[in-house]
Amino acid sequence: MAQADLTDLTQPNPVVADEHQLQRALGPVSLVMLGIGSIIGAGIFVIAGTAAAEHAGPAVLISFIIAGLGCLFAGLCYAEFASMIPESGSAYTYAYATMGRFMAWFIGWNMVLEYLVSGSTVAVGWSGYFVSFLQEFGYVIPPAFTNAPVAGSGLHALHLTGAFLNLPAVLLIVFLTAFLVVGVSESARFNALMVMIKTGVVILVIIFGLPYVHLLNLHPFLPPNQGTFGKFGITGVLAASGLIFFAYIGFEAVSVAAQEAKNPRRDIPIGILGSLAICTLLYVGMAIVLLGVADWRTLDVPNPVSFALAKIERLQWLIMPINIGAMVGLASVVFVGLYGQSRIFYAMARDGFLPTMFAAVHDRFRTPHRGTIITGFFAALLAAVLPLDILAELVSVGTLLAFIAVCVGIMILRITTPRAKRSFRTPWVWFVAPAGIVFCAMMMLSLFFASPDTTNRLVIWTFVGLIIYFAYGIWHAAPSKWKVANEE
Ligand code: ALA
Repeated sequence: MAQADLTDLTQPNPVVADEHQLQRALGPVSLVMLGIGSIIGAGIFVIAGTAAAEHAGPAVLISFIIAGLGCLFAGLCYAEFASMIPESGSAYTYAYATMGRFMAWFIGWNMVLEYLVSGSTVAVGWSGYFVSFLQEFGYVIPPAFTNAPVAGSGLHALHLTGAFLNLPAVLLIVFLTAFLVVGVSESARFNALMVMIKTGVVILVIIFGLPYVHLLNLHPFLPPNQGTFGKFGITGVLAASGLIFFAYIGFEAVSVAAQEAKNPRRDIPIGILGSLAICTLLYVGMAIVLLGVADWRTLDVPNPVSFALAKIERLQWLIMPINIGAMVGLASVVFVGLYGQSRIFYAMARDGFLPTMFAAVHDRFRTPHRGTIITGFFAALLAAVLPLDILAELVSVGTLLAFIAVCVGIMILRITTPRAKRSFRTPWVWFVAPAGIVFCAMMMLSLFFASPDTTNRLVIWTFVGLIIYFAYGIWHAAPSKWKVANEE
């Protein structure tokens, strides 16, 4: 029987050969928790309301299903990759193994949007909840310290706001970065606590909200289109699916943890598909309650869930737990975003795309401490000063690109190495992978159509990435060391 291992794990890492390796501390439950920690956040607690009120009406339920299906197809491909290449880096590492150096950089660079920038974005959302939470108790932080100094919905509309920085968002990132530096086991325990709180709140909302659902609120289920793309009707459902996609982002963060999983080939697929399945069920339940207890036209508010349930006299006691659950939920998304980004930088530095300090592992904590601190620094900087609405849509577009790359990559591997050992095989791969590409491309296009500025921003982001690649990466990157053996 030939050696079944697909990746050359026996070779010392050229960059960190004399460093400690990351600690294998995560089992299947921790990995499912990591996925849920990363998934449930601003998407369901904030964006779902806007998507219903502005784009789809009650038919946002269909948008949830479209986005969920796209994620399921991509998730199945992620799971097969993770079972073959149990290494840090997720889609970046998979792209390097299958599509070469340039595509690896391109995908890795887009994943900065998926993790670091989304961490900053959600931290700013968290800050909003935190500030209003404190206000309920009579504590007011001056607005100059809770807002970004710059604002504006497009490059042409940038202006100064008079504020200094968003201090709560910065403090949250500093606090979470410190946790991540100290150790992955501690971080996993902390994450599990956050996940239990926010999942508990979601379950409470579903159980206590369902009896108050009025089917009349779901009429008309598909409000007619108002003449522009994305304003209700079928195109509204599509545009809403592009927005709702944000709510599902995060299950793939499980694959980032492959090098810290005890049994990655078995447990990473469990973590990806398990967290996706649990969150999809919770989302559908939560969306039915949200749309069923309030008029969808009123839901375009920063806190749609507590706003909707506040209308029910007998559920007033639930408002405070919902707000706490939302804050905890958003914090855990930021947490996994920072975690994922530091591991992707680790993998990219290991391959020579970035300076070696990103791959250095701390002697005692066994975490990539320098990369984690640098990640935290940039995330805090973005959250402190930038008008994040400019970058927020890029988070989804960058992630969709990574998903498409993974769906393409898995088909390439099926052709180039059909007999390689796969401890998880994507079922009906020749249907699932193309369907993943179609669904993700459809959501990307709907984002571009609904907000043309997104295209320009993606071009600028790609341009900056190319400059870094040609100034550094191309001169330093080693060939991919993932040799996928074509043997069972
Ligand atoms: N899925 C994450 C959220 O909803 C990014 O906040």
